Amino acid sequence: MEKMYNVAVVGATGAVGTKMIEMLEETTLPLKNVKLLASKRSAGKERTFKGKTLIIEELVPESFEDVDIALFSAGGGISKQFAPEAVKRGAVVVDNTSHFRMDPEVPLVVPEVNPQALKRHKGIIANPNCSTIQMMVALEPIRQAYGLDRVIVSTYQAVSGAGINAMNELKTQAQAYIDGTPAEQLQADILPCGGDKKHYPIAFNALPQIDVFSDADYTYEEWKMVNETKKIMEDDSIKVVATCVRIPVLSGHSESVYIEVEKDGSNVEKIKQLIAEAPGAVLQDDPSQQLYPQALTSIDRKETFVGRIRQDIDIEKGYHMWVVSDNLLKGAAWNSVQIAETLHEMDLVRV
Ligand code: NAP
Ligand code: 3JN
Repeated sequence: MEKMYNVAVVGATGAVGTKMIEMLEETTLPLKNVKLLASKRSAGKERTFKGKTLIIEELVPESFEDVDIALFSAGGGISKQFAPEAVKRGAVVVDNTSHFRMDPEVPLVVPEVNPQALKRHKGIIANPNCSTIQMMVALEPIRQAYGLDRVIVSTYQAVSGAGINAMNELKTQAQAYIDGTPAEQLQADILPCGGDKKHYPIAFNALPQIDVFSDADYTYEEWKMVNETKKIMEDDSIKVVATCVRIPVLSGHSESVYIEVEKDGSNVEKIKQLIAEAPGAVLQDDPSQQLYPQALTSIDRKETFVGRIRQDIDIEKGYHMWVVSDNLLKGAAWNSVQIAETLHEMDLVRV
């Protein structure tokens, strides 16, 4: 008989959790039961799932009795405290937070890139940062063919990456500015980063800070892209550097990615062909038709869109490209559910 799974969503009321529920509504994973977990504040609220009403429950350790797969997206502190509780009770955890990502015992997985890493899971699998995931989908086929010497990426990140409150902050500020409130009087409480001292308006602005500042004046978001790329590609020698910027877009992260490949023999046409054939990637690249990836058209799509592929003007093995994906889907909810589907296909869920 086919295995059927009890799946829990931790953080079910959040920007990511809401999308996880949508992804579970259309998953190929055989589902027995879905349990929605959030804080005490949300307990008792209702949510429909495939036409049925589900009641949100308060997250407690006992929530994981009988759960086979637990998808976490309620922040690193919650994952730290509750992921081991879920594993103790026999669940496999797919964690969307950064808490376990760099733990050598925990696979960090983009299913199109390194599904084999799932084989060594010990109960917890980490979902990479959204900005890293879409870059991996675009770069892995090129790395496979020509090797990767260096990556220089600048991101243009949507506010939904910072949660529901940040999305509301953008909408409120945009309306207030249009209604005549001067920029210096716009109310800013969340962005660039909830955990930092100062807040700036995001409406009609661009903020070169995502997460708090860390070593060498790079932000944590920038370090996540550096460290996670090396872990996923299992190569510490790749040179990676990132500049992460928040822009007033609701959903869909865009990235300007510059790479230098290692081997001889590449050209723009071959790079385009690799992207066109890559799992999870869609080539959108025809300057004559003004065809290129855009944040707006990436929304609600699971793929990563790649275009504007050009050879560098001075560096023979250097290429530029524009990489766009729905940060809440491939960057978070879909990648997590896809990991769960892959675990099932590889018979790695212990039921
Ligand atoms: P959000 O919109 O602010 O939602 C937060 C969720 O966490 C809500 O469901 C909230 O429930 C729940 N929560 C908060 N405190 C809780 C508690 N004590 N017990 C149980 N649940 C609690 O945030 P989001 O954008 O969905 O992001 C959530 C987390 O996902 C982030 O902190 C981050 O770690 C991760 N994330 C990862 C990526 C990625 O790049 N892969 C992208 C975005 C986010 P209530 O509604 O009841 O408060
Ligand atoms: O800001 C974005 O676009 C992505 C944000 C991701 C995020 C937000 C809060 C906490 C993370 C993450 O996944 O890296 C975390 C975290 O550190 O868990």
